[in-house]
Amino acid sequence: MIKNVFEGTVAYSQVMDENGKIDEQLFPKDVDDSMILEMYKKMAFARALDAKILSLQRQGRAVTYAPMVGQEATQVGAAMAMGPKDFLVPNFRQHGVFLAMGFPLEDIILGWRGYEESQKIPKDIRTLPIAVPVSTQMPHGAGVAYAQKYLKTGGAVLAWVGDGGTSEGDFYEAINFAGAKKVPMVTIIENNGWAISVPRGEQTGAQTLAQKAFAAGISGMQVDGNDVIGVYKAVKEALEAARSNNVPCVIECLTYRMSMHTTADDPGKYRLESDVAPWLPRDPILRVRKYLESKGLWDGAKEAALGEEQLKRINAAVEVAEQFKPDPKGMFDNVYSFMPEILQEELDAALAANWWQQAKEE
Ligand SMILES: Cc1ncc(C[n+]2csc(CCOP(=O)(O)OP(=O)(O)O)c2C)c(N)n1
Ligand SMILES: [Mg+2]
Repeated sequence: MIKNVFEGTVAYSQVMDENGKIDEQLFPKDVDDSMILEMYKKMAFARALDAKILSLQRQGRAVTYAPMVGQEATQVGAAMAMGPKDFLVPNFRQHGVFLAMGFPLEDIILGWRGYEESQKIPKDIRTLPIAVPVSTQMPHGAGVAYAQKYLKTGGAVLAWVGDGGTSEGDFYEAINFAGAKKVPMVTIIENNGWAISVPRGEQTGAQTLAQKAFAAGISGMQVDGNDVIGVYKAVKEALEAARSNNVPCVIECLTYRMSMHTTADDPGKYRLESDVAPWLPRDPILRVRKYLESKGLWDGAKEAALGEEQLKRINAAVEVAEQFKPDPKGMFDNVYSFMPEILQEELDAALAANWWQQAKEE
């Protein structure tokens, strides 16, 4: 006897298409034109900041940078779906999420200038610090979600991972834990098509990344990651289910890394312009602009004024970040929860030699 014991399907959803046309049946009830305008401004701000930090790095005023241009809808849509008690567990490319959450602009810039002080997170911004080792944030996400459930905070976790990150053991361990313990963790897979030079197709034999959730006993879905309303809707519903019923889930957002992996990378070595070309008309900002223009809510003059105002804010934050002077003693803080003897000896030796006074003077 043979019978089918598991069936799984991955649904793909899109609310606003490339031309700014809305699927009325899917349109979320809590979204109106003023919110779409807000989404547009937040995405434009993320893009302006992205261009600025890239340019700072090219001038030697930032140490490195991981651009997020093209991925604004995934980041802003998901951030706007978060509730006040939800916690973000990011990797390293979520400055668009940080911005939309109200993370201080100068601290985002400070981070790309290489200062760990950028990760002293204000109490009202509910996020873990960035995690560069790929997927190591995922077990932390499952742990924070477990704590949310255990402490009955009423909040959920938005755990973030790249397409490449889903090939790591940490990803599977985290979603397995989420499924087994039924913790309120919504996992965003920001599928931007690349893990540095490795295209999505070479990372796994799985047809979708969302279906990886099934092995953990949780649901998985795909959404057009360049559709800010679609992402908002999917994440909002998933977070609500997580908060109210401890239902974890995985949402694969299909987007594209339009730029380089980081400023240390040259995508010209491994991908063709013809790979990128199909994604140009799918731009997440362009489609919202088309929608707003069709409704008479946006025009060239408004665009120019917005660009000017946002650049002013960014330039002011750059100025603040560039004036920052670190306290070298800070490197001894937060390494351990207590000060080990060996570190204390180094601190004493440095104090005796007065070397950070010298470092400060330099
Ligand atoms: C454990 C680990 N292995 C390798 C690296 C080097 N590395 C940094 S980012 C990256 C690719 C990540 O791809 P993805 O998860 O798709 O995220 P994306 O960079 O596309 O946002 C790699 C291999 C690392 N940081 N950590
Ligand atoms: Mg990727």
